Amino acid sequence: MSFKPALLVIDIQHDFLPGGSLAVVNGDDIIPGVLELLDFNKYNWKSVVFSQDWHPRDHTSFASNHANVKPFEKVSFTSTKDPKVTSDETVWPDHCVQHSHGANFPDELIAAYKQIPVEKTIIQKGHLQDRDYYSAFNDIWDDDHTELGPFLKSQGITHVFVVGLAYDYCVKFTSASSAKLGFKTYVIKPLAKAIELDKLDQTDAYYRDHGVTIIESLDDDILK
Ligand code: VGL
Ligand code: ZN
Repeated sequence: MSFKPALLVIDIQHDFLPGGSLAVVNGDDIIPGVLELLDFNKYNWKSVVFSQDWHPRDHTSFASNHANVKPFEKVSFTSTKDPKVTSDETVWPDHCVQHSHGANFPDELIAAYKQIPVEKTIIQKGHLQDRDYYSAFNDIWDDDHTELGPFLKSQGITHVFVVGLAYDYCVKFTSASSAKLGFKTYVIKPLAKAIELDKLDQTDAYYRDHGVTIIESLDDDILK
């Protein structure tokens, strides 16, 4: 079987790191390990993707854009395309506003990205004002699709490895979409940190139920 692996680096942006507006606890701990994965003397990715949460200032996922709602509470959303589709979604502190410092990647990741010697792309998501996106492939209603799926298909990717922030949101939903699209999908758990630390068992079960393999490291039998 052919083996054309892609690495997806999800939302390692200042706002999700210590000091950021939606900081994931110990989020910065994963950066050295991610930089190691980007070392092409060690790993031979066919392609690499960075995703970037990229919201307009008036984005509906910000608690500040709803009356009397605090961050981390739930708000009921109705799909613009199909009013029968509703869901309760968490709203957040303002984060990853387009062109803000918080939306940017740390310098060492930008430097590593520039050195990547294979096909690479940055996928922005969260840009449509009226809906959230957790997956880097699509919005929560699977209505708007980013260029990520076509990019991976055009590269002939067979296997997808996912790392980044947050393990229980964007990494999780990106991994599930990847598996659904037919890529053999792995999440490298030590290189992903969660927002909700009390729900890790449920989060792991979600990965398994959606066809994603949780791994602790990239060992040789996977990389064959
Ligand atoms: C994320 C919450 C809101 C993530 C993005 O990248 O996991 N979480 N926006
Ligand atoms: Zn967001």
